Amino acid sequence: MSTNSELATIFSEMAAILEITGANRFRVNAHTRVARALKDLTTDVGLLAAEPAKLTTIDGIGAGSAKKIIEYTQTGKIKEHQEMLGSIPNGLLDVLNIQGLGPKTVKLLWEQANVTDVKSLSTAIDAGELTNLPRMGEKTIRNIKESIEFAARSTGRSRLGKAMPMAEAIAEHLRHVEGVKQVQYAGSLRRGAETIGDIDILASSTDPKTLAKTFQTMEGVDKVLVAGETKCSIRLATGIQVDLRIVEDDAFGAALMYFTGSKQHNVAMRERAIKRKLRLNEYGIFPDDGIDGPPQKRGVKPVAARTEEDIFAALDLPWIPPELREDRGEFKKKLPKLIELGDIETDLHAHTTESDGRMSLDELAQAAMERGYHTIAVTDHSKSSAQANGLSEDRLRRQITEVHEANERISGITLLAGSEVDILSDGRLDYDDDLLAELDIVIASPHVALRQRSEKATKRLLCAIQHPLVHILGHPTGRIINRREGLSPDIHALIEGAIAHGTALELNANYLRLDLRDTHVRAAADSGALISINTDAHAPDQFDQMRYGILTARRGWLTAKNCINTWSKQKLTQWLGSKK
Ligand code: DGT
Ligand code: CA
Ligand code: CA
Ligand code: ZN
Repeated sequence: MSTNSELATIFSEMAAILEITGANRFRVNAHTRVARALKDLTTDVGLLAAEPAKLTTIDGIGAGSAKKIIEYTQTGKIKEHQEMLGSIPNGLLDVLNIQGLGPKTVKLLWEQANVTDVKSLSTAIDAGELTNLPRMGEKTIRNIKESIEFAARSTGRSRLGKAMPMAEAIAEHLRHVEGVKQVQYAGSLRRGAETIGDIDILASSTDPKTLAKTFQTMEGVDKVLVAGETKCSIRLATGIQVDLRIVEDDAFGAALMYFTGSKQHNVAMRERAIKRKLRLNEYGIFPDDGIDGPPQKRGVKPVAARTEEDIFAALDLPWIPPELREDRGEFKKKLPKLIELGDIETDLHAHTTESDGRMSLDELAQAAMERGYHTIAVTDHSKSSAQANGLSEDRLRRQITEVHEANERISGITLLAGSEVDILSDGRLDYDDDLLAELDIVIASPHVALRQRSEKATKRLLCAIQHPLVHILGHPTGRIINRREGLSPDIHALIEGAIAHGTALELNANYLRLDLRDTHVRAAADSGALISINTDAHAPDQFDQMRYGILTARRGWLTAKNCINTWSKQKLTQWLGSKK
């Protein structure tokens, strides 16, 4: 579906821009019709574009639109669309994306109230400038205001892989400031959540003033929001907010625990403290003296405050890994030993220049070797993924030979000849069994028809899971975080199927995907299904995204033994062979 939906969005945008700029009705409608046709289309338009005559047989797509579709599949954009985008203010499409605002209203707002983006719309509302416009009742204006607030809440979250490197760079920068003792990021980032509302950093120092000043004047700071003695808040030019809290060094553990959260976890911890006649806050855990108000202010000495371990111990708990702190059953005397990055011995999903990757076979082998892996799988796209230059049968046969030759030539790592074969919308695979049987490893993934109804998606994915030659179900839902919801199959049915057929479910570690997500991994781990954590690397540095897969796996309570990427070469080879 990816190409279909991308193109559908482009055609809807063109229709909207045409309407906003006052083009005639027919042109607007023609573009709307194409968008709808593309949305309803169950085959990938990239495939049809190879035969232009087929495109125009689709209801709603004329010769002109067909040309634009082909232009997109060949160049990744449509010139006319780009020109249209240039004909309206940059922020106007964001206004259009606000729930309840159609092109007609946006046109009106632009022409008669000088609204050019969401910000100027908010300002106009607050200044009461919209009340004089036609069709703008009090209720309509209130609805628009609410929608703006909702949009701000839901799009304001950054993906894990964007926030993490920033937080690490800031923490590292602060560590070198004179007087600094400890620096650590906390919040949802430390818990490894898939999206991050803001970055929380905690520090202790003998010279808090200098630390605060350094933080506010760092490179990349766009705006200082709060400039207090113990709390500073800034917004980076990238739009991410960062909170810094400067705390006492001997209560660092208590603060770290508090600001790591989650809120629900903190609430449960405080209740646990109360049951033991203790009081827990961000300064420590204190004996309950029955007097109201913060105990530290009355000079009450904490039972524990310096480290998280000390505080957990005071509540008869082992140190709980941050990824588990969601109040999802983590308050136990004994927790499973969670998987770690160091347990990973192989990456089983990667692409070369043969399809849409940016590394040669040798570069891929080199990158995997640098990470100390014993095995690396070459899994380029199959023929249906035309937009990703998927391999025809002949090309795949040649590649299998090449990979096996490279395996002879390169020492120190085993290369597996594999494929990321498309699961077609009806559950069939993109290659015949004869060809699949020639491969060392088969990943089957959905790339098209990602808006299927749940039952249909479940059946489709089960077909792949049950296929005797499929080893791994790749990125099972096809979601893209913050962008595309993807399929919503019955995860429990998939897990059952995977166990019955000895198929592994992928946890795609690319931070745009993290698919399976944490809760799905938890269900799989609880049932004992096999999980394969892979980066789906298209370039050498992307192998490093394994860390995001590990964080997500840990949030799903995964142990090393259930993850096939931790297995020895012998055990992995045996398992791969047993599928044939
Ligand atoms: P985020 O930023 O939305 O991704 O999520 P968090 O978990 O980082 O939340 P944030 O930044 O608002 O606060 C950081 C941590 O501080 C949070 O996980 C728990 C703690 N915290 C903040 N406010 C409260 C509160 O009102 N009650 C409790 N119990 N803890 C709080
Ligand atoms: Ca946060
Ligand atoms: Ca915060
Ligand atoms: Zn892939």
